[in-house]
Amino acid sequence: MSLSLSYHPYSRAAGTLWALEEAGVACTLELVDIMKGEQKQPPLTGKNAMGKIPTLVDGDVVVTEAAAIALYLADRYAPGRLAPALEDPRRGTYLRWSFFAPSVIEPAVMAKNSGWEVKEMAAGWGNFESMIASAESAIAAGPYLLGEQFSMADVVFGGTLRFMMGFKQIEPRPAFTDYVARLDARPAFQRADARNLQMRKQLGLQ
Ligand SMILES: N[C@@H](CCC(=O)N[C@@H](CS)C(=O)NCC(=O)O)C(=O)O
Repeated sequence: MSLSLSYHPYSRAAGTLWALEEAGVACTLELVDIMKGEQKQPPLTGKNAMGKIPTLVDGDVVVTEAAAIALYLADRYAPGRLAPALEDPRRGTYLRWSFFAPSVIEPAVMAKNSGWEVKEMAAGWGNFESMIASAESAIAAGPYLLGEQFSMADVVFGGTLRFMMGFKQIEPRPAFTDYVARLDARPAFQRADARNLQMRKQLGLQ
């Protein structure tokens, strides 16, 4: 079965590369030059009408949404290792924080930056301060979201925290920086990081 990932090193697909490295799955990278607008044209729009990356193709299956791709890879290629089994009670925590990243952290940051006036009761992301407090509570016990076991939820949630701190969208509280430092030390992260860096250099973006 061959996998391909529509990718650009300055995109969420860079994080998907980390997910692939953790899962230990070989995948062809198909460069989509988002600076030139290639994401809004075929062949990508034939796979993802949103015209966005990352987009993963695994045989006949197309998966979009960075978090969904990561969870898919864990279930399909590293069950029990990167994803708790269906009957494992830790699966609730695993899913909880995996969904929290794109559905609460990302929009809460966007809402704050853009000055959106929304009814907090109706906004799924609540407010920025409660998002930060919840995120901190998730890793308070540590070292990972599931305690001693690293999982794909750390790639999704930790990757979002890393990105947001990198762009100074979230303050670098010690709990966040210590957690992200643990993730950065992982060999799979370092392999992905080196590949992303190499791709940036190749594209003259570094
Ligand atoms: N909800 C999507 C968002 C994907 C997304 O916005 N990707 C950006 C790059 S990080 C993109 O493709 N932007 C190009 C565009 O929208 O034209 C996900 O979580 O994967």
